[in-house]
Amino acid sequence: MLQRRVFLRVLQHFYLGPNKSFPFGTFAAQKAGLRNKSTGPPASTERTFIAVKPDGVQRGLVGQIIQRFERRGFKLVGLKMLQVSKDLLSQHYCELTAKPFYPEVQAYMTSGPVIAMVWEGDNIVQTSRCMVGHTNPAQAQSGTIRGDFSLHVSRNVVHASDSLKGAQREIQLWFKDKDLLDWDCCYRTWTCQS
Ligand code: IDP
Ligand code: MG
Repeated sequence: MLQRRVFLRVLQHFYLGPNKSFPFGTFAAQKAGLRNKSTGPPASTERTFIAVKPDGVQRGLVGQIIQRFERRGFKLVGLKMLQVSKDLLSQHYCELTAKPFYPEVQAYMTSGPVIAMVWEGDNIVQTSRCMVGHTNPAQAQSGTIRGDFSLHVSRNVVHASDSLKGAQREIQLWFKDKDLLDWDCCYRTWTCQS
């Protein structure tokens, strides 16, 4: 199956050029930006919820944060900008609402727009937590997002789900199914063995 797809892509590239596709089957679906429903994502593929927090938006870090996930090989399947309500935040951080610092977190997270995203890829929940770094930027390694862009736990620029179950819950909370796009990303064959 993979060999057939690669063969067809090579044919497409040489006969039609890089931006055109054969008007049938898989390629027609790809042209529409849609994944072939009969194949779907591989079983190892996960989705996670990532958000650029209000300090990241205010400081103009949105592009750099998105770039890190793109560069790693992950696929963006949903994105929106919103002002978070207290109600949404308390559902999102349901495990934190009883903590003494929650009022600070609430003031911070509702202080300006947030970029909410869903990213997809192999092992993305664990890998994105590594990319984001320790909750407290003072303990975050250089090279992680928090380690490179932040100093204090109260302004740590980015959120990433901490487990597969948490990711599923957060994605459902922030996005409707119809707002998540199932599309075929042409570089997958160059980042994964599928
Ligand atoms: P995480 O974001 O690394 O998953 P959590 O423990 O889930 O860390 O905490 C959620 C968010 O709450 C943190 O990212 C941070 O913004 C905030 N937070 C956590 N601990 C403190 C604190 O002690 N003071 C102020 N804010 C905190
Ligand atoms: Mg957390």
